[in-house]
Amino acid sequence: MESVLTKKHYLYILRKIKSHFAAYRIDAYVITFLPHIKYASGFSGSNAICIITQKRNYLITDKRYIQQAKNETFGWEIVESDGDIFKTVKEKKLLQKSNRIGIDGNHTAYAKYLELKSIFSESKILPISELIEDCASVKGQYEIECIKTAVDITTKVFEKILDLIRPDIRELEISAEISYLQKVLGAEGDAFPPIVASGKNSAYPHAHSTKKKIKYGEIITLDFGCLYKGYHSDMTRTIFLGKPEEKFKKLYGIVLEAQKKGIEVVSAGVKCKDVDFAARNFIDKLGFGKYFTHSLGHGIGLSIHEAPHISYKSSEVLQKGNVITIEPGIYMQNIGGIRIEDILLVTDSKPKILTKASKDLIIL
Ligand SMILES: [Mn+2]
Repeated sequence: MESVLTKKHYLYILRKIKSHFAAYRIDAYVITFLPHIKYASGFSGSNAICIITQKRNYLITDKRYIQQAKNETFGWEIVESDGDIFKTVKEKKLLQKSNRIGIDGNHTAYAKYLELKSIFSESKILPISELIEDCASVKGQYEIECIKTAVDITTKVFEKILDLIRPDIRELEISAEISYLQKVLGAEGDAFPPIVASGKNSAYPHAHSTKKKIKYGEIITLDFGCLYKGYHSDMTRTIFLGKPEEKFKKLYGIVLEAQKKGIEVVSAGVKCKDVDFAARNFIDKLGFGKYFTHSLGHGIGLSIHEAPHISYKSSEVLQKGNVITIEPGIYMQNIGGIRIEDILLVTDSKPKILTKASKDLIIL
Protein backbone atom coordinates (compact mmCIF):
# COMPACT_ATOMS: atom_id res chain seq x y z
CA MET A 1 0.00 0.00 0.00
CA GLU A 2 2.73 2.38 0.98
CA SER A 3 4.65 1.80 -2.22
CA VAL A 4 1.57 2.68 -4.30
CA LEU A 5 1.21 5.90 -2.33
CA THR A 6 4.86 6.82 -2.64
CA LYS A 7 4.92 5.95 -6.35
CA LYS A 8 2.01 8.30 -6.96
CA HIS A 9 3.71 10.91 -4.83
CA TYR A 10 7.01 10.86 -6.74
CA LEU A 11 5.34 10.91 -10.14
CA TYR A 12 3.36 13.95 -8.97
CA ILE A 13 6.58 15.68 -7.81
CA LEU A 14 8.23 15.14 -11.20
CA ARG A 15 5.21 16.55 -13.02
CA LYS A 16 5.21 19.52 -10.66
CA ILE A 17 8.90 20.30 -11.26
CA LYS A 18 8.54 19.99 -15.04
CA SER A 19 5.46 22.22 -15.09
CA HIS A 20 7.79 25.16 -14.31
CA PHE A 21 10.19 24.54 -17.21
CA ALA A 22 8.30 26.72 -19.67
CA ALA A 23 8.16 29.74 -17.35
CA TYR A 24 11.94 29.69 -16.92
CA ARG A 25 12.51 28.67 -20.56
CA ILE A 26 14.76 25.76 -19.54
CA ASP A 27 14.95 22.30 -21.08
CA ALA A 28 16.77 20.62 -18.17
CA TYR A 29 17.18 20.98 -14.43
CA VAL A 30 20.19 19.69 -12.51
CA ILE A 31 19.92 18.96 -8.78
CA THR A 32 23.06 18.53 -6.68
CA PHE A 33 21.74 19.24 -3.15
CA LEU A 34 20.99 15.98 -1.30
CA PRO A 35 17.73 17.07 0.41
CA HIS A 36 16.43 18.21 -2.99
CA ILE A 37 17.54 14.93 -4.59
CA LYS A 38 15.62 13.10 -1.88
CA TYR A 39 12.64 15.41 -2.48
CA ALA A 40 12.57 14.84 -6.22
CA SER A 41 13.45 11.16 -6.39
CA GLY A 42 13.23 9.52 -2.96
CA PHE A 43 16.93 8.58 -3.09
CA SER A 44 18.57 8.90 0.33
CA GLY A 45 22.23 8.11 -0.39
CA SER A 46 25.08 10.56 0.02
CA ASN A 47 26.41 10.91 -3.54
CA ALA A 48 24.31 11.61 -6.63
CA ILE A 49 23.03 14.22 -8.99
CA CYS A 50 19.66 14.32 -10.69
CA ILE A 51 19.01 15.52 -14.21
CA ILE A 52 15.45 16.20 -15.20
CA THR A 53 14.53 16.91 -18.80
CA GLN A 54 11.03 17.18 -20.22
CA LYS A 55 11.16 13.51 -21.32
CA ARG A 56 13.71 11.75 -19.10
CA ASN A 57 14.83 11.61 -15.50
CA TYR A 58 18.36 10.47 -14.68
CA LEU A 59 19.85 9.78 -11.29
CA ILE A 60 23.62 9.41 -11.56
CA THR A 61 25.41 7.81 -8.63
CA ASP A 62 28.38 5.56 -7.90
CA LYS A 63 28.62 1.77 -7.50
CA ARG A 64 27.85 1.80 -3.75
CA TYR A 65 24.38 3.17 -4.34
CA ILE A 66 23.09 1.58 -7.55
CA GLN A 67 20.90 -1.01 -5.84
CA GLN A 68 19.66 1.45 -3.24
CA ALA A 69 18.77 3.97 -5.95
CA LYS A 70 16.80 1.32 -7.83
CA ASN A 71 14.91 0.38 -4.66
CA GLU A 72 14.13 3.91 -3.52
CA THR A 73 13.04 5.65 -6.72
CA PHE A 74 10.19 5.46 -9.23
CA GLY A 75 10.38 6.73 -12.79
CA TRP A 76 14.14 7.38 -12.81
CA GLU A 77 16.87 5.93 -15.03
CA ILE A 78 19.73 5.03 -12.70
CA VAL A 79 23.12 5.72 -14.28
CA GLU A 80 26.35 4.38 -12.81
CA SER A 81 29.35 6.68 -12.59
CA ASP A 82 32.81 5.42 -11.73
CA GLY A 83 33.91 8.64 -10.08
CA ASP A 84 33.36 12.03 -11.64
CA ILE A 85 29.62 12.32 -12.03
CA PHE A 86 29.67 15.29 -14.44
CA LYS A 87 32.15 13.47 -16.70
CA THR A 88 29.70 10.56 -16.82
CA VAL A 89 26.93 12.99 -17.75
CA LYS A 90 29.05 14.19 -20.66
CA GLU A 91 30.21 10.74 -21.80
CA LYS A 92 26.70 9.34 -21.77
CA LYS A 93 25.38 12.50 -23.45
CA LEU A 94 22.63 12.93 -20.87
CA LEU A 95 22.41 16.70 -21.33
CA GLN A 96 23.33 16.82 -24.98
CA LYS A 97 20.21 18.44 -26.31
CA SER A 98 19.80 21.00 -23.54
CA ASN A 99 20.46 24.64 -24.38
CA ARG A 100 19.28 26.18 -21.16
CA ILE A 101 20.07 24.23 -18.01
CA GLY A 102 18.66 25.29 -14.64
CA ILE A 103 20.54 24.52 -11.40
CA ASP A 104 19.72 25.00 -7.73
CA GLY A 105 22.05 27.96 -7.35
CA ASN A 106 21.68 28.35 -3.58
CA HIS A 107 23.07 24.87 -3.05
CA THR A 108 25.35 24.03 -5.96
CA ALA A 109 29.02 24.43 -4.98
CA TYR A 110 30.88 26.98 -7.08
CA ALA A 111 33.41 24.32 -8.13
CA LYS A 112 30.59 22.11 -9.42
CA TYR A 113 29.09 25.04 -11.28
CA LEU A 114 32.42 25.75 -13.02
CA GLU A 115 32.75 22.09 -13.93
CA LEU A 116 29.25 21.98 -15.35
CA LYS A 117 29.94 25.18 -17.28
CA SER A 118 33.16 23.89 -18.81
CA ILE A 119 31.68 20.52 -19.79
CA PHE A 120 28.59 22.11 -21.32
CA SER A 121 30.21 25.22 -22.73
CA GLU A 122 27.59 25.50 -25.50
CA SER A 123 24.69 25.66 -23.03
CA LYS A 124 23.50 28.41 -20.71
CA ILE A 125 23.62 27.47 -17.00
CA LEU A 126 21.00 29.39 -15.05
CA PRO A 127 20.73 29.54 -11.26
CA ILE A 128 17.03 28.98 -10.55
CA SER A 129 16.87 27.91 -6.92
CA GLU A 130 13.32 29.10 -6.45
CA LEU A 131 12.02 26.45 -8.87
CA ILE A 132 12.88 23.51 -6.62
CA GLU A 133 12.58 25.45 -3.34
CA ASP A 134 9.08 26.56 -4.24
CA CYS A 135 8.02 23.05 -5.26
CA ALA A 136 9.45 21.59 -2.04
CA SER A 137 7.76 24.21 0.13
CA VAL A 138 4.27 23.01 -0.83
CA LYS A 139 3.82 19.61 0.75
CA GLY A 140 1.81 16.71 -0.63
CA GLN A 141 -0.32 14.45 1.57
CA TYR A 142 2.44 11.84 1.91
CA GLU A 143 4.91 14.48 3.09
CA ILE A 144 2.44 15.94 5.58
CA GLU A 145 1.91 12.47 7.06
CA CYS A 146 5.69 12.02 7.45
CA ILE A 147 6.06 15.40 9.18
CA LYS A 148 3.09 14.64 11.46
CA THR A 149 4.71 11.38 12.52
CA ALA A 150 7.98 13.20 13.27
CA VAL A 151 6.12 15.88 15.25
CA ASP A 152 4.20 13.27 17.27
CA ILE A 153 7.41 11.42 18.19
CA THR A 154 8.94 14.70 19.39
CA THR A 155 5.86 15.53 21.46
CA LYS A 156 5.92 12.12 23.14
CA VAL A 157 9.61 12.53 23.95
CA PHE A 158 8.94 15.95 25.48
CA GLU A 159 6.35 14.47 27.82
CA LYS A 160 8.74 11.68 28.88
CA ILE A 161 11.72 13.97 29.30
CA LEU A 162 9.92 16.10 31.89
CA ASP A 163 10.15 13.16 34.33
CA LEU A 164 13.94 13.11 33.98
CA ILE A 165 14.67 16.77 34.67
CA ARG A 166 15.83 17.26 38.28
CA PRO A 167 18.38 19.42 40.11
CA ASP A 168 22.03 18.64 39.24
CA ILE A 169 21.35 16.69 36.07
CA ARG A 170 23.57 18.00 33.25
CA GLU A 171 22.18 19.61 30.08
CA LEU A 172 24.04 17.04 27.97
CA GLU A 173 22.48 14.14 29.88
CA ILE A 174 19.00 15.42 29.01
CA SER A 175 20.14 16.02 25.42
CA ALA A 176 21.37 12.40 25.22
CA GLU A 177 18.07 11.10 26.63
CA ILE A 178 16.16 13.07 23.98
CA SER A 179 18.26 11.53 21.18
CA TYR A 180 17.82 8.06 22.64
CA LEU A 181 14.06 8.32 23.20
CA GLN A 182 13.37 9.75 19.74
CA LYS A 183 14.99 6.71 18.15
CA VAL A 184 13.26 4.31 20.53
CA LEU A 185 9.91 5.89 19.59
CA GLY A 186 10.43 5.46 15.85
CA ALA A 187 12.65 8.30 14.59
CA GLU A 188 15.62 7.75 12.27
CA GLY A 189 17.64 10.25 14.25
CA ASP A 190 17.75 13.81 15.52
CA ALA A 191 16.79 16.75 13.30
CA PHE A 192 19.77 18.56 14.91
CA PRO A 193 21.68 18.10 18.19
CA PRO A 194 18.98 18.66 20.85
CA ILE A 195 19.29 22.00 22.64
CA VAL A 196 18.93 21.89 26.42
CA ALA A 197 19.81 25.34 27.73
CA SER A 198 19.37 26.19 31.40
CA GLY A 199 19.68 29.41 33.36
CA LYS A 200 21.80 32.04 31.58
CA ASN A 201 22.52 29.60 28.73
CA SER A 202 18.87 29.95 27.69
CA ALA A 203 19.65 33.55 26.62
CA TYR A 204 21.41 32.18 23.52
CA PRO A 205 18.77 31.46 20.87
CA HIS A 206 20.92 28.68 19.37
CA ALA A 207 22.62 27.48 22.52
CA HIS A 208 24.58 24.22 22.63
CA SER A 209 23.87 21.77 25.42
CA THR A 210 26.77 21.84 27.87
CA LYS A 211 28.08 19.98 30.91
CA LYS A 212 26.38 22.56 33.10
CA LYS A 213 24.21 21.14 35.85
CA ILE A 214 20.61 22.32 35.88
CA LYS A 215 19.85 24.15 39.13
CA TYR A 216 16.68 24.62 41.11
CA GLY A 217 14.94 27.87 40.15
CA GLU A 218 16.25 27.96 36.56
CA ILE A 219 14.62 28.44 33.17
CA ILE A 220 15.19 25.50 30.79
CA THR A 221 14.77 25.83 27.03
CA LEU A 222 14.28 22.52 25.23
CA ASP A 223 14.54 22.80 21.44
CA PHE A 224 14.68 19.57 19.50
CA GLY A 225 13.22 17.56 16.66
CA CYS A 226 13.62 14.27 14.88
CA LEU A 227 13.72 12.75 11.42
CA TYR A 228 11.08 10.47 9.98
CA LYS A 229 11.55 9.24 6.38
CA GLY A 230 13.89 12.18 5.94
CA TYR A 231 11.32 14.75 7.15
CA HIS A 232 12.06 16.98 10.14
CA SER A 233 10.19 18.02 13.24
CA ASP A 234 11.23 21.02 15.35
CA MET A 235 9.74 22.10 18.67
CA THR A 236 10.71 24.43 21.48
CA ARG A 237 9.29 24.57 24.97
CA THR A 238 10.55 26.65 27.88
CA ILE A 239 9.92 25.20 31.32
CA PHE A 240 10.94 25.99 34.91
CA LEU A 241 12.60 23.84 37.56
CA GLY A 242 11.08 25.23 40.75
CA LYS A 243 8.90 28.29 41.04
CA PRO A 244 10.05 31.04 38.63
CA GLU A 245 10.40 34.71 39.54
CA GLU A 246 7.35 36.81 38.62
CA LYS A 247 9.22 38.55 35.77
CA PHE A 248 9.79 35.21 34.03
CA LYS A 249 6.14 34.28 34.36
CA LYS A 250 5.30 37.62 32.76
CA LEU A 251 7.78 37.10 29.92
CA TYR A 252 6.44 33.61 29.31
CA GLY A 253 2.95 35.06 28.93
CA ILE A 254 4.21 37.67 26.45
CA VAL A 255 6.01 35.12 24.26
CA LEU A 256 2.98 32.81 24.30
CA GLU A 257 0.64 35.65 23.35
CA ALA A 258 3.04 36.79 20.58
CA GLN A 259 3.02 33.27 19.18
CA LYS A 260 -0.78 33.30 19.22
CA LYS A 261 -0.82 36.64 17.36
CA GLY A 262 1.46 35.16 14.70
CA ILE A 263 -0.53 31.94 14.35
CA GLU A 264 -3.81 33.87 14.06
CA VAL A 265 -2.82 35.56 10.81
CA VAL A 266 -1.34 32.44 9.13
CA SER A 267 -3.36 31.58 6.03
CA ALA A 268 -2.75 30.96 2.32
CA GLY A 269 -2.27 34.27 0.49
CA VAL A 270 -0.85 36.15 3.50
CA LYS A 271 2.62 37.71 3.19
CA CYS A 272 5.26 36.03 5.37
CA LYS A 273 6.47 39.43 6.58
CA ASP A 274 2.95 40.23 7.83
CA VAL A 275 2.98 37.06 9.94
CA ASP A 276 6.35 38.08 11.39
CA PHE A 277 4.99 41.57 12.03
CA ALA A 278 1.91 40.33 13.91
CA ALA A 279 4.06 38.67 16.57
CA ARG A 280 6.94 41.18 16.52
CA ASN A 281 4.69 44.20 16.81
CA PHE A 282 3.08 42.75 19.94
CA ILE A 283 6.49 42.20 21.58
CA ASP A 284 7.72 45.62 20.37
CA LYS A 285 4.79 47.50 21.86
CA LEU A 286 5.51 45.99 25.27
CA GLY A 287 9.09 47.26 25.01
CA PHE A 288 10.86 43.94 24.43
CA GLY A 289 11.43 44.26 20.67
CA LYS A 290 15.21 44.49 20.96
CA TYR A 291 15.27 41.15 22.78
CA PHE A 292 13.53 39.29 19.93
CA THR A 293 16.62 38.80 17.80
CA HIS A 294 15.60 36.35 15.06
CA SER A 295 12.87 35.85 12.51
CA LEU A 296 9.53 34.40 13.56
CA GLY A 297 9.80 31.06 11.78
CA HIS A 298 10.77 28.97 8.80
CA GLY A 299 9.53 26.37 6.39
CA ILE A 300 10.42 22.79 7.33
CA GLY A 301 10.50 19.52 5.43
CA LEU A 302 13.46 17.56 4.08
CA SER A 303 15.59 20.49 5.29
CA ILE A 304 15.32 21.84 8.81
CA HIS A 305 15.18 25.40 7.47
CA GLU A 306 13.64 25.94 4.04
CA ALA A 307 11.18 28.17 2.18
CA PRO A 308 9.04 30.01 3.06
CA HIS A 309 10.97 32.25 5.47
CA ILE A 310 8.73 33.85 8.10
CA SER A 311 10.76 37.01 8.37
CA TYR A 312 10.29 40.75 8.04
CA LYS A 313 12.81 40.56 5.17
CA SER A 314 10.84 37.94 3.22
CA SER A 315 8.93 38.74 0.05
CA GLU A 316 7.26 35.31 0.02
CA VAL A 317 3.52 34.70 0.28
CA LEU A 318 2.12 31.71 2.19
CA GLN A 319 0.67 28.91 0.09
CA LYS A 320 -1.73 26.14 1.03
CA GLY A 321 0.43 23.11 1.91
CA ASN A 322 3.36 25.07 3.36
CA VAL A 323 4.57 23.61 6.65
CA ILE A 324 6.15 26.27 8.85
CA THR A 325 7.31 26.96 12.39
CA ILE A 326 6.18 29.90 14.50
CA GLU A 327 8.74 30.56 17.23
CA PRO A 328 8.96 33.95 18.89
CA GLY A 329 11.49 34.43 21.67
CA ILE A 330 12.76 36.98 24.16
CA TYR A 331 16.44 36.72 25.19
CA MET A 332 18.03 38.82 27.93
CA GLN A 333 21.79 38.38 28.35
CA ASN A 334 22.84 37.28 31.82
CA ILE A 335 19.22 36.62 32.76
CA GLY A 336 17.75 34.02 30.42
CA GLY A 337 15.57 33.47 27.42
CA ILE A 338 12.14 32.13 26.54
CA ARG A 339 11.05 30.64 23.21
CA ILE A 340 7.96 28.69 22.20
CA GLU A 341 7.86 26.88 18.84
CA ASP A 342 5.15 24.93 17.05
CA ILE A 343 4.80 23.48 13.56
CA LEU A 344 1.78 24.54 11.48
CA LEU A 345 0.21 23.40 8.24
CA VAL A 346 -0.99 26.34 6.13
CA THR A 347 -4.52 26.00 4.72
CA ASP A 348 -6.98 28.33 2.96
CA SER A 349 -8.45 29.24 6.33
CA LYS A 350 -7.06 28.69 9.84
CA PRO A 351 -3.74 26.85 10.07
CA LYS A 352 -3.60 23.34 11.49
CA ILE A 353 -1.27 23.27 14.49
CA LEU A 354 0.55 19.94 14.21
CA THR A 355 2.46 20.25 17.51
CA LYS A 356 0.23 18.97 20.29
CA ALA A 357 2.56 19.44 23.30
CA SER A 358 1.14 21.64 26.06
CA LYS A 359 2.08 25.32 26.15
CA ASP A 360 0.80 25.91 29.70
CA LEU A 361 3.50 27.23 32.00
CA ILE A 362 5.23 24.07 33.23
CA ILE A 363 6.86 24.18 36.67
CA LEU A 364 8.64 20.98 37.70
MN1 LIG B 1 12.89 26.10 14.42
